[in-house]
Amino acid sequence: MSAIKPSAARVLLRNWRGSYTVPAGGLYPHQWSWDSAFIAVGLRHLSPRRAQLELDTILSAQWEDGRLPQIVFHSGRDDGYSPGASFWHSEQIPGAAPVATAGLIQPPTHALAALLVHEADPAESQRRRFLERAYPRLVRWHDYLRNRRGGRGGLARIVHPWESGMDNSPFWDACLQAMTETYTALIPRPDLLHADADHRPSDGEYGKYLYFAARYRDHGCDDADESFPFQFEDPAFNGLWARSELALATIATLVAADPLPHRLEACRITEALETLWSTERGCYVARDILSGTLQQYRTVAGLVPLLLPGIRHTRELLDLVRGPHFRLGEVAMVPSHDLTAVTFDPSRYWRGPSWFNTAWLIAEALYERGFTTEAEQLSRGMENAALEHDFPEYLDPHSFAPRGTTRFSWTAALALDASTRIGAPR
Ligand code: 2M8
Repeated sequence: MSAIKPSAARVLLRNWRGSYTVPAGGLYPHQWSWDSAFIAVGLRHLSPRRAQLELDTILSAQWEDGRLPQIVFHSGRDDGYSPGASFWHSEQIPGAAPVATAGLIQPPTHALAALLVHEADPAESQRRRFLERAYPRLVRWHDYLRNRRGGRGGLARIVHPWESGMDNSPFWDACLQAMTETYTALIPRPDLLHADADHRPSDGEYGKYLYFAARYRDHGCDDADESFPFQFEDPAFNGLWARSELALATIATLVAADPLPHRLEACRITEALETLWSTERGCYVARDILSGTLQQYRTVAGLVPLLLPGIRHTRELLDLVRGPHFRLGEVAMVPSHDLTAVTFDPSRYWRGPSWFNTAWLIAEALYERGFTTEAEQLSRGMENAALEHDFPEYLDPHSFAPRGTTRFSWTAALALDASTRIGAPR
């Protein structure tokens, strides 16, 4: 860990804003929900206390209905990001957090991160009653997913591509292409001041993103709009929810609460995930709830259920990640999309490039399943790429060239965490 620690610490310090970390100063100048969870996983190696504060801060932006918002605008201003606080006007939405936030959500990685942060220094965590504070909030967050986003099939639905964290994944193509509506006002793209247009979603996609976001906002973000045009069950979102329920079971034991409901919930979600299995593609895929169709693409989201001990298709997923579609060990980390697909693009955001957060999740799954050599190789790949390219947001899987922005917080945090796993006793 020694090689990466000082430079990862520099990135995380540069992006620290006193009680939370921004993903990257220019491109993402606010606090993002699942970023904070990943960042806390790395911060725990630098300061367990700061890692706790990172999570405390995102958890204190919880809405009355239990949701953890996608973005917290602590300054109350847009600060060059769109759509920002002035788009959402969350202060006008009943039950929103006292601080300005977006109305959407992101994948539920927080319980998983809270447990890892606690484990970094259990005595300090106990002294500050970190888990006692976090547990009831995490329970309400998961209750929101079940009660407000849960469908008959038992999975939670997302209502915006941004909620998947994988904004322009090919899973959403058919839905977006079939839509005639788009945002009619000017579509601001301040992101293009900080990253190459070829690495980001297109203007066409942004028009649809803003249309969905405005419609959700104008309906009071109340989740009661049954004909909402974007409703998907995503394998990574739901896989992370189940995995976080398992973490919540352990946290419950540590705070003298009952772990059983969380274990049962994890089993229930894991079982429901099997409805997203695609025999055709040999992985889990997303379902468009309105059309009832499975989106037949191999993406890294479909590999994330490997984190769950109870899935029925472990062998197939391992074969897939090692085979020609993802080429584990031969290309940079784990590509976000099938290397052989016509929709694969090595540079454009979530349509091909390799990301550090998904590499970290797949490495975790490989460690847990006893594939230590491959997991360590992946961890080493993360560390080397992070160091070599000044902590890039993502990489071209073939050329290993950096893409997006640099000095990216979860890259620093997770590459640092990955470096601690190499050669660690198990
Ligand atoms: C990206 O998404 C935001 C919208 O949430 C954007 O493009 O403006 C995604 O990579 C997402 O997963 C990430 O949380 C966010 C901040 O790093 O950036």
